[in-house]
Amino acid sequence: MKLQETIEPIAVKLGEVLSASDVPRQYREMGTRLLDHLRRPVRIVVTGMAESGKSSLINMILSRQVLGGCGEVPLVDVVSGAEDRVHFETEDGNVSVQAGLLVDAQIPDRIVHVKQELSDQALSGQTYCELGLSNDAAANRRLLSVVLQDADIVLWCTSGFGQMERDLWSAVADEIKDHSFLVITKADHQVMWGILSKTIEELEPIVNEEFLGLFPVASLQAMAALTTGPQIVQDLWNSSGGQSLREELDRQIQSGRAADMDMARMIVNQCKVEIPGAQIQTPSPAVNPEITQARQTQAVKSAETGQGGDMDAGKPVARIMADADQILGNIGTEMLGDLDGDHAVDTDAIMTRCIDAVQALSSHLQETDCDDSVVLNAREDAQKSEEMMVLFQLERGEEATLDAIMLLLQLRKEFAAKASA
Ligand SMILES: Nc1nc2c(ncn2[C@@H]2O[C@H](COP(=O)(O)OP(=O)(O)OP(=O)(O)O)[C@@H](O)[C@H]2O)c(=O)[nH]1
Ligand SMILES: [Mg+2]
Repeated sequence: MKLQETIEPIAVKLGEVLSASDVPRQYREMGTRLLDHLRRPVRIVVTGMAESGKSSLINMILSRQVLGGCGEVPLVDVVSGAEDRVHFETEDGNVSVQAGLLVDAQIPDRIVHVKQELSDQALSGQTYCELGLSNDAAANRRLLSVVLQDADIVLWCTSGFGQMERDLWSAVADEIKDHSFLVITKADHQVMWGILSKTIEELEPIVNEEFLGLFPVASLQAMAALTTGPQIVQDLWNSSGGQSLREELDRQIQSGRAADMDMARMIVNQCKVEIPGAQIQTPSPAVNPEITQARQTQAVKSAETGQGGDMDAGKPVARIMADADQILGNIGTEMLGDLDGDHAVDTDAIMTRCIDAVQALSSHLQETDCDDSVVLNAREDAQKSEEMMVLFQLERGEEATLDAIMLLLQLRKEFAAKASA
């Protein structure tokens, strides 16, 4: 099944959830942004100085000779369409259309933007944008700030990443840098001159700081490996560097989409709507024995007092807060212990436990119909914490997990104080 087809049922459900009137504000805002993101293609911007090999790299990624011959045009978009055709836009906003591919087209004068539509199914769910930089640093800055705004992944093509390129890149937002790669294009030239290892070594500190990774690629060789025969010439595809870059690009696209879908499921789940056929991450009692135990204790207590489904109705504030405190239990302390030491840590699993704990806390406080200010404040705190957890989950990694645990510990401290007050 294509990635876009997997996304659609979740996007539809998220849309339904968001159209309901009682969606909490924080989920509505986040959900709307997310829905927009899920519904638009992943945007990959390929940039670099003139003649740095941008068009050849895009052609290689598409496995097709599509772009070429319009070096003066700063912006070329490649998007999915009903048929292969090229739109040429002039300075005064006029657009003319030619059937076929840019590489074969007659390029009119004074073009500022080109849009290549491709009927190729392989492109569905992705768009590519070639952004050509010039020697005018101020113009480059302006172009980059506009074009990179909605970029999901950036490939910066270069032979040595000179000072002007470094300065331009240093001004780019960190969220974009986290999904960007430096590509040493025309790597075959550097191999021939015996300087590729030196270039890589020199760029390593910058790449470590400012990019997700570095890929030397000989695009023309890679293209030859893909297109000369009925089958890929595997050795050449591999040694050209094309295969590594393509695989990493696919991984990034998949993992970005997976993170968006997890987030969409979580919002749908929070808003208590089920997605048919899609697996929703519900707070799992099995994952979190503390929560199960707290819920069982509550069930026993409510059975004893003869109270049914609306377990906390009419409960005194101290009881509600004590139960809330029990839900949080000593989970944060336990998880900090998990992060200590040399052993490998499954930060995603810990993050899930944190989220489960805060969700259980929030549901517990929602279920009470108590309008005492202590409970109302606690409810608000729990909701805010849920929001924070969502952001931490998006960030992922050890630091975000540590933040999530610290938030739980802080909550626990506050609830314990309120319970004993
Ligand atoms: N040897 C070699 N030449 C390459 C490679 N990639 C591109 N070239 C050549 O470098 C020149 C520029 O390549 P393009 O892909 O057009 O570069 P570009 O950055 O799109 O250029 P502009 O759009 O004009 O700024 C062309 O002559 C390509 O054939 C490569 O991997 N190896
Ligand atoms: Mg080009």
